Amino acid sequence: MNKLIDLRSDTVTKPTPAMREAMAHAEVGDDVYGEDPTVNKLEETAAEIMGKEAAVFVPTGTMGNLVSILSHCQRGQEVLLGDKSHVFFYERGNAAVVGGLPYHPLPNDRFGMLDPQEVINAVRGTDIHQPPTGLLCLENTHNRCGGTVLSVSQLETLCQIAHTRGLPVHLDGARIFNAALYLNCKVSEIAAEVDSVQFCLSKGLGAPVGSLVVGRQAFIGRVRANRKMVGGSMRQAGVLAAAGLIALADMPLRLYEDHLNAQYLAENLNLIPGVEVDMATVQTNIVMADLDPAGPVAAHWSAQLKKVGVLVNAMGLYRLRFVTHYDVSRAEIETTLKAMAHLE
Ligand code: TLP
Repeated sequence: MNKLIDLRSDTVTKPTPAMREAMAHAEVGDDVYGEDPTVNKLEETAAEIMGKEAAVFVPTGTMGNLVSILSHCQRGQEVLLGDKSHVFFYERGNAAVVGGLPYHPLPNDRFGMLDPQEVINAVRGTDIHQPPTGLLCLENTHNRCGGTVLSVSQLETLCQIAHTRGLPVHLDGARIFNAALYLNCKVSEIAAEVDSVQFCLSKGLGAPVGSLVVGRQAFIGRVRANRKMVGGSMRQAGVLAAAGLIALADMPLRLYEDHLNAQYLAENLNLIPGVEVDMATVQTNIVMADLDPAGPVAAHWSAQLKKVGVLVNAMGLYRLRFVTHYDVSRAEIETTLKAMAHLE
C-alpha cells in the first residue's frame, strides 16, 4: 500500500529533517536545575513571541492547561469554560481530579464563542452555598467547533468581563498560530489580554513533543512548581526543545498551505451526496463533515476509508473530523476526496 494519508490530527506530524538535525546536536543540561541551555532558549523565545514575561516548557498541551489552571486557582474554586472546550471534553476532568477545581461549563456557540451575558451570569457572588469562581478558560482556535477563531475583540470582551470581576483568564491556544494566520495578526495580539496561554509545538508546527505555558513571572514560578508536582519536570529536555525552536522559527510561515488544503477539501466534500460541511466554520486546518443520519455512522466511514489508506477520526455519531498538516499534500487531499466519493 502507498503511504497512509493521515488526516486524524496535526499531532501525527513527524519532526522535519532540520528538527532531527538540531535534536542530534542540541546542547543539554539538567532542566530541573535550570541548566538546560536549549530549554532556556526555547522558554525565552516563547515568552518573547507571545509578549509575556516568562514561559515554561511542558510535555503536553493537557499538562500545560492543567498546571495553568492549578496555578491560577485555589482548591474549591470553580472554573468557567466552554462546554465544547478541550479542557472540559478531552482532559479527563484533571483540574477537578487533581486540583479540587470543579468545572462550570457554558455553551460554546458554533464558532467557539461564549455569550458574554452568560459569562457575567455565571460568575458567583458571595452565597456560601456556591463555589467561588476562580478562572475563565478560553480556546483559540476551537478544536471541537472545527478550528474556528475568536477575534481579538471577542477575546477583549470576555477578558474585560473576567478582569473587572477579579478573575484571571487562561487561553488554551494549542493552535494559536493557526488563529493568528486567520486573523492576519501576531500571536502576541491574541495573547495580549489573557493572563496565560498554553500553546502546542507538537501539532501544526510539527515538533515531536511539547507545549509552552506563558504568563507573568510570578505565575510561571507557580506553574514550574505545579509541573514538578504532576511529574512533568524533565531533565535533558533540550533534545526536545531544539526541535521546538525550529518549530517556532520555520513552521508558522507554512501553515497557510494547511488552511488552503482544508478549504479545498471542505468545498469538495460538500459536493459529495450525504456529506455536509458548514463552510463558515472552515477557517483554519480543521474540517468537520456532517454525514446524513439516514446513512451509515461516522465510524463505518472511517473504517472504510482506512481500508483504502486514508485515516480520519469520527467526532460523533455522524461527524468526521479531517485535519490538514504539512505531511498531507494537495494530491493526497484529491485521493481522499475520490475515496470519500466512492464509499459504500
Ligand atoms: N487535541 C487532540 C486530541 O486530544 C483531541 C487533537 O487531535 O486535536 N488543547 C487543544 C485545543 C487540543 O486540540 C489538544 C489536543 C490539547 C489541548 C492537548 O494537547 P496534548 O495532546 O499535547 O495533550
